[in-house]
Amino acid sequence: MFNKILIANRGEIALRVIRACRELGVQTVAVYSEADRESLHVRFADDDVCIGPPPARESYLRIPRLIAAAEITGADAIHPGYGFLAENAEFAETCAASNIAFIGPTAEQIRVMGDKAAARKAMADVNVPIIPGTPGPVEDVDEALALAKEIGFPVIIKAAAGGGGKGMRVARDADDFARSFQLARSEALSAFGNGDVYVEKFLQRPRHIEFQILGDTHGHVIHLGERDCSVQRRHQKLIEEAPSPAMTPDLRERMGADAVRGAKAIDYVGAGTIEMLLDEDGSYYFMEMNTRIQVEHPVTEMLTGVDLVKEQIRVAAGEPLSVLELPMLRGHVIECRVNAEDPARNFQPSPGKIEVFHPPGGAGVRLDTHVYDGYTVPPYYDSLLAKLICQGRDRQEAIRRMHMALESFIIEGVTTTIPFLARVMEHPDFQAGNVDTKFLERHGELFKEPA
Ligand code: MV4
Repeated sequence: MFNKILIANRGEIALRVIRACRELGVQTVAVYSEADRESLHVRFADDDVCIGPPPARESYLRIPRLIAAAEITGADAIHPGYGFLAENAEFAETCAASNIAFIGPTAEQIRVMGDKAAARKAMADVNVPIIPGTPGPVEDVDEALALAKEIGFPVIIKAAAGGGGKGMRVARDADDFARSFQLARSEALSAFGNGDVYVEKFLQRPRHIEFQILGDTHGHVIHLGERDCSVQRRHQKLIEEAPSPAMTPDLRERMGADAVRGAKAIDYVGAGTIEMLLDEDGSYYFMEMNTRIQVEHPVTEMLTGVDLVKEQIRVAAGEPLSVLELPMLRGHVIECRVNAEDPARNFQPSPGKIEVFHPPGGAGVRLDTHVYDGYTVPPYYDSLLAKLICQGRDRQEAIRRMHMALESFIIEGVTTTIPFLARVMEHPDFQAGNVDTKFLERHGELFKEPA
């Protein structure tokens, strides 16, 4: 096991990783920008290093400073959390070259899955269903149009270097295609420095279902069930839950086996997520793989009892997974992301000082947060304040507990998404499990306080 782990992140996930380290008896190093001097992760870590000014590109994204901080403090491993450098193959490589363990997959695994066209191909090679589309990137617009006609409209043009919704264009018909294709290519080139795009059939109302994967260096790869993340806005997940209301034991068996086979195909090591789209007709397809711990990992932790961050650390230290099959699922779990944003103003960020902070509690309630009374939310980073995770014996009990927890969660000083989330819990379509990726588009009324 490691002696000392540096956490190359901030906010709630930095605290989450520190807790896992404590339980494993491993020392911790916090890094922080000048805007995060008063953050809890700095206070809770055994050691801390300031790595630069507030903007992330001058602090949390500066690889040489993170390596130097690890060397100065004697850290033998780095946990990247999510975001920032978590899926940066160069960072994983630099860690390895500096004799510091990167707590995550290999640089090669990050690279393959970071190239969405390559990932598609790797999955297709082991018969994981992929969305009907071009076998690889296409350059020529006439060739692409011919392929789009074969696939059938509408189609979606995606950047190979994209992911998470960046660099995508939908083309409704052949007339629309040339323009969308050129736009997607030039957007991809300017956003990612890589203009490669591929074409897929566009699914109209899919559900977003992702499988939690764990792999170790002893050849074990397992899945820990799915999460349904269909409640999103502009590719930002707002609510996640497990099991998916659309899941059946048979479907879980088939999707889970495909997810595991896909991860095994690249000898995946660590925690990862296979994202799939589930179509209205029950067919499902691989979409992309995230090679990191995800924001919504506590949903799976509460449902299965497995500590995913501890597993990540164990596996990076060369130990085998402590769990080798899917445990009994414990009822139903829902997570709400509480952001310092104003839903009535297009989710505009609302940084500032938290004047009152009263967290919810009770049976089946977990709160992952770095916020405290008097904390100032800086304007430089994402606006996540807290993740509220509620478990119940069934979905209805989980929803009721979430609703109660949201109603008793008091944050004053900044505008938060709490009242909006409470309204979603009350919505008949949400209560019926009738959600797909267009749910919020259809229910814009949820963004405003009823008169
Ligand atoms: C799609 C799709 C429909 N058809 N691909 C969005 C995130 C990025 N990873 C891929 N995304 C989508 N890909 C095909 N062929 C619809 C989406 C999509 C979406 C997916 C999951 C959750 C929310 C979404 C919102 C809009 C579009």
